[in-house]
Amino acid sequence: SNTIFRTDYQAFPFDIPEVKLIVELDPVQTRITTQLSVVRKSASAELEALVLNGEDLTLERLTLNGQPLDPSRFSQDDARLTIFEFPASGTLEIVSLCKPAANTSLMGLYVSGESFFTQCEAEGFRKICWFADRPDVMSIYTVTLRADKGRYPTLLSNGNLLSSRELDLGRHEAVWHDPFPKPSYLFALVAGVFDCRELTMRTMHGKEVLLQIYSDPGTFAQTGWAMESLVRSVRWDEQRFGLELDLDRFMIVAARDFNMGAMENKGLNIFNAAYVLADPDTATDLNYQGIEAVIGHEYFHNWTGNRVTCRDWFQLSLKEGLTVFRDHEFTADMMAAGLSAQEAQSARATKRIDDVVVLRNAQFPEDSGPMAHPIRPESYQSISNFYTATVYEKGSEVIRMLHTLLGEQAFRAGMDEYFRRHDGQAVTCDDFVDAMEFAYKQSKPGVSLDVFRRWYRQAGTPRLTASMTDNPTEGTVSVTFTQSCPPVGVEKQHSLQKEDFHIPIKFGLLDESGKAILLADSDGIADTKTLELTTQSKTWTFKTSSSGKAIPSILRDFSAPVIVDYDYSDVELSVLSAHDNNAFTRWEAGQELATRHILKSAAHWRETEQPLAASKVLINVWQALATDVSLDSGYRARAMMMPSEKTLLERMLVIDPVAIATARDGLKRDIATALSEVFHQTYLGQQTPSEYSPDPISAGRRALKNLALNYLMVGNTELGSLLAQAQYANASNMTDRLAALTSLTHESTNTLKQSALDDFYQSWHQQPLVLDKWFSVQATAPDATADKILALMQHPDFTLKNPNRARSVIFAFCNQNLSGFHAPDGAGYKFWAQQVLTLDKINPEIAARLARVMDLWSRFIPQAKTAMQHNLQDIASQADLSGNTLEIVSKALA
Ligand code: DPP
Ligand code: ZN
Repeated sequence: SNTIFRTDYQAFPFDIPEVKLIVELDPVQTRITTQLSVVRKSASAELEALVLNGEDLTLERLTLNGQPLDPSRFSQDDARLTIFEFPASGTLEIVSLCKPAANTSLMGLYVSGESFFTQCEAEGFRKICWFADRPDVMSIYTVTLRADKGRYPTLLSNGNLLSSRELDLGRHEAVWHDPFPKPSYLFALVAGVFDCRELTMRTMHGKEVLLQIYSDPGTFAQTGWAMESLVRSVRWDEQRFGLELDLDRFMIVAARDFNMGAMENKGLNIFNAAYVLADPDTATDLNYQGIEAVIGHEYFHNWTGNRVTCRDWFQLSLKEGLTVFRDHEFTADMMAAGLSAQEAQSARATKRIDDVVVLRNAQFPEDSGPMAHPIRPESYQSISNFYTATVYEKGSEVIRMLHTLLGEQAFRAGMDEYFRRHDGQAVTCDDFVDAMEFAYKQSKPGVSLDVFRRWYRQAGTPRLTASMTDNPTEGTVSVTFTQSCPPVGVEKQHSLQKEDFHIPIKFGLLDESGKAILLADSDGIADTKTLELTTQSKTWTFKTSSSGKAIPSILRDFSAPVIVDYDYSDVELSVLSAHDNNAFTRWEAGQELATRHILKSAAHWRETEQPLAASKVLINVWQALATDVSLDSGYRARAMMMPSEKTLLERMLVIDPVAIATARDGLKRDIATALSEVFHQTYLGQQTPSEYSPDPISAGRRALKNLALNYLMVGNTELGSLLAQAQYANASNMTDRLAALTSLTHESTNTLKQSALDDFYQSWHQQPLVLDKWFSVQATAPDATADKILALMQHPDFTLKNPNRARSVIFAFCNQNLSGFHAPDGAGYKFWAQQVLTLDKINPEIAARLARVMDLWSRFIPQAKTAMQHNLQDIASQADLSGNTLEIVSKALA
């Protein structure tokens, strides 16, 4: 197969210190002259061939030191250009053609709307021109762009603008120079007509820098929040990490057609428009939060990713895990800014909860399925399939554990050491851990990260079992933690002997009334202890301030990406939910109580076709959360949510999606009915001023209000519908409008539903990002079927070519509509297979993402499992499948 292994890494035999590109932009056929200065590395063999990558290119001319190369001196196939016996040094000039308008993969140079954009990470540069397209080859780029001035007045590339001038025939030229050596995956160019918002600011050392945000004509008013977010990002990296913007100019451009969220190209970030454009009328609180987070993320890459980059793609988490950790901390700091200490703790917990929900929804299932891989994978076929929740989200959790072990100060010292050692280099995850370990040892002699490093090479979610013993006569409590993590994914085939992980466990105890019990050991007295489990099992004994049965609070702040097994009683969970002084584990307790009920109810439904009624204990917990006004609204909204469908599926040994959907709906209905008056009061109590502000307090109030509205629609449909209709009609912002529309269309009768949807379409269809929401609401409706989705895709505004639109319908249906997608007739699975195959011809990266929907097929109930398997086999049997999709389906079927 085409598998590439981490341990096969070899350095590139040449340096390419300088790259000069001349790009003659034309949508049909763009001509690029690539001039490379090439120097053989002293250690390389004298007769070494120079091998360059290239895809879908036409070679026009090839010269070495000004002389055309004789055809006997080189060879070319559909992926490589090989120049035999390359001299010790030389200037290679290649003239080649590519076809931007025909490029629907959105990798390399492509056209979106009327404009040109590029996407090079991971291996898109080779679709632009021949080059050593790997992250450890770093060059200084000078880029000359030429294009028709009327159609493409704005011409951008990385770095600084050196010059611009008019050419004849209505064309013009701009020359850009990036003074920082960079790998090809950070190259970018943009050409087109744009609105531009700009401002200048001074960095921490007084340097004046120009910040610019480019977006479609007519969208200037929607880029204000993005600019504010960018300024806050610049300031935060200075204050928290001492890292300054190193360029004179930092640009962001919004693209309508984009595979990912955004891309950190040096000095010229290109963003999915969904993470740039916002105003109160078109964007929700979640959109505002997402924009701030992604702008932060890409900006922070300028140091963690660009100044220090990856040696090879197996090291992807070096930059992604670390940068996700940084953007999570940025958001948490922004949410806590200006609040009292107690409010700040709750705001940070809210962010932590959101991040853990993402991890459990996306990464835990990945880590138990056929694509399971360590945060630093050992092998891949297509690197674009490894931009995963494991590399990103679990990678970030691994960094967070380092932060927990080292503490803020030593962690910062480790970051400083990392930059001191590696600025300007392409390095490995080991290099990062070495720098951290150096700082750790300086702060605490005798410590080591030897065991900790296993997080980088072993996959799977460790399971932590806890057991407690009280010794009332001695006034002590003992807790024993035991870990296990059987092989997953490819680990199984290699019968890998797995070793124990280094797991930091933040731990506390409550007495039966919910009061914190102080724990004393040789380190002192505290109500939270960070226990470090580095072996299979270990027991800790504490002197405690109380006798009686203690309730453990395990994994406070979610201190490690593991699953906790402890045999709580429902009453113990309700005590934790009401009293735990750690906001994360307090949230966890209520969610766990609901999860246990749903799992039991699902099993009961399978036997009797009846879900189980919710217990009094559970209803009381929800009531207590709804009425505890000492808790901030955003936190309460998260505490009173139903556990997500994905986390519930993951908890079933044999997955029965319809049983889970039914049991979950049943619990929601029980709570909604029992507490409808409470929800009505909650709804009325959470009004916000009509002047919209995306701040976390206001957003939290809207989240709680809209959650209450949704419960009310279920528990008292008549009243709920009236309130939802009124809210829809009077909403002063998209958050409230969309929440009302969603509740109306998902929980009410057909007539209400259709008129709200029609009105929404009429009002907003000219805004593509709002139209995506309109499509999504329908794709996630409980009564959606594969047939209805196919009909929706006949809408004139639907297109498969725009990834956001494809996601808003197809991905929304397959990923977020449990009962619709898993309809027992198998129509959802057949629909899925058709869409994967159609998309595979248009955009293999997006197709491969969709293919992952079936990851867990072998764990489903027999009837679903067989249907899923047949559809996977259908795809796998297609002759001309892309390498991306082939890797996913063949691993799923292996
Ligand atoms: N979209 C990716 C990210 O910023 C590319 N590196 O994480
Ligand atoms: Zn990133």
